[in-house]
Amino acid sequence: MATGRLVEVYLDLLSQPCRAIQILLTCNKIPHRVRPVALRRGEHRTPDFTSLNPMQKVPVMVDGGFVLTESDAILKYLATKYAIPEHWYPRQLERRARVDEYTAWHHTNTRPHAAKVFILEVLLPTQLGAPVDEQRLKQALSQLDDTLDKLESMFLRRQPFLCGDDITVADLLAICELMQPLGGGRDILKDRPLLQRWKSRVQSAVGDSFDEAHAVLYAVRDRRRARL
Ligand SMILES: N[C@@H](CCC(=O)N[C@@H](CS)C(=O)NCC(=O)O)C(=O)O
Repeated sequence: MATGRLVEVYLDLLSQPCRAIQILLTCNKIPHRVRPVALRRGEHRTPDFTSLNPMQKVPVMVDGGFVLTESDAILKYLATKYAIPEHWYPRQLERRARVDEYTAWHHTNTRPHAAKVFILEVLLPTQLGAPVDEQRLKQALSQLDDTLDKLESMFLRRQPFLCGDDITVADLLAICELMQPLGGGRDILKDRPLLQRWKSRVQSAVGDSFDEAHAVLYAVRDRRRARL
């Protein structure tokens, strides 16, 4: 049960898994405190942050003395601890197993494939001042296409959300990854009506928290656009 103390989350909203956590917290009005960690300034490599998470990665959650890393675990902890609608992480065994099925798949599919496009188009050129490696980008886009095909055919074929009739933490993890290439001006759902309809359903389910969490990403896109 929730106690009087506030749960703290260490986040950088340019990070996809951090946004998923931010959306769950804000759209469910879970009282919390955000501790911003600016990855671009290396704040995840400071001794203080390293003692919290030796992996030097965000997100991190601290609930009293309990420190938890890994977005998947944090989302499920929050959904289980707080009195939020049960659909976020269902208690019924098979429905819960469907969420776990997606989130296990997510970390070797949706996440690396969407993130790679952003890394190649935005991060590396910014950090190295080098042009985009078109060959690697082409390969990454093809891998991402394969993942998008699977999201459509395996997860969304007969149901409105990835794991059933209602939104779960799986949808948050997925949409936040699929939004990331937008930072480079690339809308990867443009020619994917099924995924676009799913995205609209996710947006309506979480309301303003969607755009609030993505404001930093939109700003990256807009700054790049202005430079072109
Ligand atoms: N599997 C972890 C991944 C966390 C992760 O890769 N975080 C990135 C930001 S999206 C990070 O902190 N990167 C900093 C670094 O690796 O130096 C999760 O889902 O929480």
